[in-house]
Amino acid sequence: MTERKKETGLDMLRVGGRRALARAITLVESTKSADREKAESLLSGLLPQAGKAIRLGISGAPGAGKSTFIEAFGSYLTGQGHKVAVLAVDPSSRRSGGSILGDKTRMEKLARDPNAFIRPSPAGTTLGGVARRTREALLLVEAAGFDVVIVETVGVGQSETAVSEMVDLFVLLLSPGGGDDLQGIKRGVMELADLVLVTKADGDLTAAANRASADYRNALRLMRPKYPALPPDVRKVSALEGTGIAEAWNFMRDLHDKLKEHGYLKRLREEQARRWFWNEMQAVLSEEFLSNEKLGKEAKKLEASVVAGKALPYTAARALFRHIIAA
Ligand SMILES: Nc1nc2c(ncn2[C@@H]2O[C@H](COP(=O)(O)OP(=O)(O)O)[C@@H](O)[C@H]2O)c(=O)[nH]1
Ligand SMILES: [Mg+2]
Repeated sequence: MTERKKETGLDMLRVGGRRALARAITLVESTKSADREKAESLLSGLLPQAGKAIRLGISGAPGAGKSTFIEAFGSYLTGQGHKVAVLAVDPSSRRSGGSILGDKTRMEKLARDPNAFIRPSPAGTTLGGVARRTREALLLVEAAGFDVVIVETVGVGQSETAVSEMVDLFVLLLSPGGGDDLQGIKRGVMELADLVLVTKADGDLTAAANRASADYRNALRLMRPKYPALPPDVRKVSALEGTGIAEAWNFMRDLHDKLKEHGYLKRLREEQARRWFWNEMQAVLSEEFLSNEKLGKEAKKLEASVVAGKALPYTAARALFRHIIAA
């Protein structure tokens, strides 16, 4: 019985195409508890089918050229026979109504490509909420047979860290003279990168792209690499002219192969799963407790005394915990 149910979930995704996949992601994003139960059973059944894609994080400041690059890169990949899914982690999109959707004009070709799937960030959620659901959406697109998954994030705030914790390779896009000169980029974000792509390396921007590329290369040399034997690289691309796209992909694929060979990839994904579990544990605990009316009220009271400067946050948290175990 359960075996059949699992098969149905997989069949639905495999046969149902992008429509069925979109519906499954909507189910996963739903906050209704009945939907959550269905989502959980669907995801659990699909888990053995997931994990087979190359998971790429693509980040960069607004205007860096992410959408234009993903359009060119994604189309190149589907041309090579890959199936490409693009998911967004952008907590700010709850205001703009979905950054990727607003961007669909820049990803028109990819959006129409039957071998591509584009999904904006779930609306109305915090970064934590977006990251939770995006991780699950990632499993769904993998089970549906997409072999390259791109998780896009806007290069502001903490979303880079969240994304780096769910992908195999983190790619940072920087535009030449786009204001994100060396001083402007947070060192921590540079350190996450397995590959830096200097975008818009064409026309009038060619010289600036060359300079930026040399600067970033030097900057990376001064940082501690994630994998000493496999240091990050800097490459130039022009999505407009289609140059550097194949080279960027070759670098990513080769690095992915090497990470696999050296056992780094296995360890990385294990570590990510471990963190994901503990993040869920914290989220589930607070959701469960705060959905209890009495505890919710107590939490509000304690929160108010913290806000008023009357209680230390730690002390208030401990006090709430005592209520929880007494409940
Ligand atoms: N010259 C040139 N301009 C580009 C290229 N890629 C993007 N742009 C321009 O840079 C701007 C921002 O691009 P967009 O893809 O929307 O950036 P995003 O905000 O990071 O998604 C747009 O005006 C694009 O036309 C490129 O390869 N060459
Ligand atoms: Mg964009």
